[in-house]
Amino acid sequence: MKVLAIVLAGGEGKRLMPLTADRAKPAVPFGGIYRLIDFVLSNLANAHYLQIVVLTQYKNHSLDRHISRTWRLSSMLGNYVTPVPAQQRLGPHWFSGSADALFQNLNLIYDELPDHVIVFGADHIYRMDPRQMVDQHIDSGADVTVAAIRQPLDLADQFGVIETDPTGRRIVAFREKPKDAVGLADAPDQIFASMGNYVFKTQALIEALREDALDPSSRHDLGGNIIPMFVKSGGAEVYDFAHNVVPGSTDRDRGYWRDVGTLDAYYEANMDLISVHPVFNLYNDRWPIYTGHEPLPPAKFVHNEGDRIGHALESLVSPGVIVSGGTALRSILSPGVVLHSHSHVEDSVLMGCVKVGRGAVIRRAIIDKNVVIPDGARIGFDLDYDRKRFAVTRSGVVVIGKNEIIER
Ligand code: ADQ
Repeated sequence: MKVLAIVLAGGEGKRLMPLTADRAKPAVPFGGIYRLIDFVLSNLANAHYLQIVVLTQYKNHSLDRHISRTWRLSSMLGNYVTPVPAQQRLGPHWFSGSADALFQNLNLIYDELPDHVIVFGADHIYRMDPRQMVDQHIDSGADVTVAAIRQPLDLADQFGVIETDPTGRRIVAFREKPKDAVGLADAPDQIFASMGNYVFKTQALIEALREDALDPSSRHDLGGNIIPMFVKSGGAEVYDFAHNVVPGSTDRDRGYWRDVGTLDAYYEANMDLISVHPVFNLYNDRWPIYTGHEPLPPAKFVHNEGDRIGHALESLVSPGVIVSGGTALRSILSPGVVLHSHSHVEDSVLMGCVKVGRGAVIRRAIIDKNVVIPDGARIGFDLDYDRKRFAVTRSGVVVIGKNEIIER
């Protein structure tokens, strides 16, 4: 059975601004050494789906660089992860929606002639063995199988909401981001949400994309247009993510899935990594999350001026970090971060090469790459002041964009 995987990585990620000011959402760094796209690619690679096309679009430079440096599979065995940027082949406009992105790249499907096509999003933090979903898809004979997970009812307008027949398998309604969703019969405060991961019969996908391309009223969106077409024809089934068992997973991290579409969700998902018993376990070597970064020396903790010991507690500390007389608490320090003497960082995510000056204090912040925090600066203490100079999320996390210049 031949399977081609297509990863949709063209999302703009407006709600993650300023982190997406000059990078595509799937290229946003996560958990110190990863990028968001590493999670879906690791799930596919661990399942031995090794013919992978990544459709990129918006500000794709760092994403392309990350994929071509990190995700080089052995082409000798016909394996590949290929980034394919948006083209302007079929008219003057770029992709208008995820279905249009697929339509414009149908040639990639014709080249491979797979029996089934996996189409997965690139914006989520999770472990999943996609073979179990593909097996169900093949057994049921469905035209499309949509992965789904229970989510709180009040988030319904961020997801494709699925209703099934009494067997719980056949999809009878699929509404993209409805404002008036109702809860499930057995859990009125929950909905069944599409994870944006699909498996299609190749021929059924091709026909649906062609039909959709001819419809001038369509937004050419997989969730908004294509999946409802399959629901209408009776060929759409649901795959319940709760049944997915990943080798090496624990009771605690089984079923973990985070849509990191907003800055608060992104912050919380990072914080999920740092507790003593993290909800998402990075240490599962039977289902590793692959990534790549510069060859850097090990992290280093040093005294400074003999009066303060540099240390980090309940934190993730990446290679190349130097904690020189500063302290980090419940934080993520990405490669190349430097904390100078008497600085203190807590409940924060510091991305690559952030420098924290002498005596600076930082609380509940996300600080993007290369930002230099001046000596004595205070961030996250006076939110009214911080709001004047930076983005501050609804829950009060201060977010400082790449290359921003900070005054004390
Ligand atoms: P959204 O994430 O809001 O909802 P969308 O913006 O289309 O939908 O993004 C889906 C995926 O496609 C993302 O990985 C994005 O990066 C990518 N993408 C979007 N447009 C693209 C394009 N033109 N080219 C390439 N890639 C593109 C979707 C589903 C919902 C589901 C949620 C789950 O539509 O039904 O509930 O995902 O998070």
